[in-house]
Amino acid sequence: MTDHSFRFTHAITRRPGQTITGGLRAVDTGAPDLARMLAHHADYVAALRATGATVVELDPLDAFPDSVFVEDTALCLPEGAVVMRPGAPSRLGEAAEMAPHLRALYGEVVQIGGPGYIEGGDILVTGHEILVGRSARTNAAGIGELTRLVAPWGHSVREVITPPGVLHFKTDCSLLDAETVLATERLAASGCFGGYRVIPVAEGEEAAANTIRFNDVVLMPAGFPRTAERLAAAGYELRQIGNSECAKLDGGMSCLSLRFTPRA
Ligand code: CIR
Repeated sequence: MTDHSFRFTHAITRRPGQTITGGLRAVDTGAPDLARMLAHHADYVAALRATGATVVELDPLDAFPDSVFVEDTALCLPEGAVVMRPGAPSRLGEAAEMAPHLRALYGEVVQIGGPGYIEGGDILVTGHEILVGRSARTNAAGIGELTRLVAPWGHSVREVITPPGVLHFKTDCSLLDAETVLATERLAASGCFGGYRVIPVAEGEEAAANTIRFNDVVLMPAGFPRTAERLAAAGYELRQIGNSECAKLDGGMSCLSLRFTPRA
């Protein structure tokens, strides 16, 4: 028995390229260092592969500075993949770049056609539903179109709200297992996780909320010892990965991969 929300046979990643310094960011805290980001990225890919998964590593896409953050281009479900329509104009073309790679692996690939927009970072797939946070990148029309596209596959979508000033819904939360989430206090306080077990990140460690459960491990950003302690105490096996450079572009563990088990 596998659980589609955290057990996967495949992942897709894309190496960052020279233009990464032009990536979007809410606050400029300095240019990301490409060499250091590449080293962190290699550690991340190795951690995914160590679980036994096949990782398809795509080449840098210099026309799109943020294209290392592949999560925003698609939603991958067991039945098929949905190509997103990113709300950031500079990222719109990234989705079309991802589509052929998904078609090579999946029997069914559908697409958000618009006019709404939606990014993968706002989507949390849990054991029994898909939560989508409305944000500056994801609007009601995009969520509505996603809802219609995944209904024939038996998935239900629940619209929730990404806290104001937060980039994506999953900037502030992650799935740890089918019914457990890691979340910031500010997001948990919105009440969107009724029925789930919530493990709060430690105070002052809000940037630790974006992790991924991938097979038997939880990949989390390095540098958040009190949250790491909580997760270890709850029984999760942790891999801590450097994230200093992606963090300068508001990116984290989930943004760096698409995780899925394709159906032919
Ligand atoms: C952006 O602003 O779109 C990128 N600099 C960061 C995207 C992070 N992606 C994610 O959280 N899924």
